[in-house]
Amino acid sequence: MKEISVKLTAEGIKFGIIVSRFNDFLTKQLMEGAKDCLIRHGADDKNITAAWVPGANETPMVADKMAQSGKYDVVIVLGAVIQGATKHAGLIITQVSKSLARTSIERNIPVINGLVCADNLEQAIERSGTKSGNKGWAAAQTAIEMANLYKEI
Ligand code: INI
Repeated sequence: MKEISVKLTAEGIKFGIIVSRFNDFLTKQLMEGAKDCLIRHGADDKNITAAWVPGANETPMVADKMAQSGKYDVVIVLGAVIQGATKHAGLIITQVSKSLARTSIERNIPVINGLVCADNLEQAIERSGTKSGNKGWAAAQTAIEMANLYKEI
């Protein structure tokens, strides 16, 4: 039996990051966490490209554009979607998640969904670098593993 289990090294990997400006007091923390993770795993700063977009709704278009460019080994999407009085946030989460998964499969490149999806502000803060960790850091770690796995397969 052959098992594939890759190393968590970011050396030589090209990362495209899309980060939403909506709720940027949170998404800046996600971005910092992601960058910290990539650099600490050996990524070269020159191999990290980050594009800011207005909100989570706009992330799939830019993710698709980055994925089709051939310039990146993996794409990471960061954002914070917080439920409000309307169903708007729920629709964003469903639609965006489906679109990102479709891009990933159709373009044959890992697209990592690093959206914080929270019921309220407190939950979102907890996941953006406080008591429940940093979703940006976790998404970056997943990206490193997936990029290496795609190379290996
Ligand atoms: N965008 C977010 O990134 N997070 C949210 O919580 C959010 N809510 O709840 O409205 C949000 N809305 C903006 C949306 O992503 C688009 O930028 C906007 O609709 C323009 O298309």
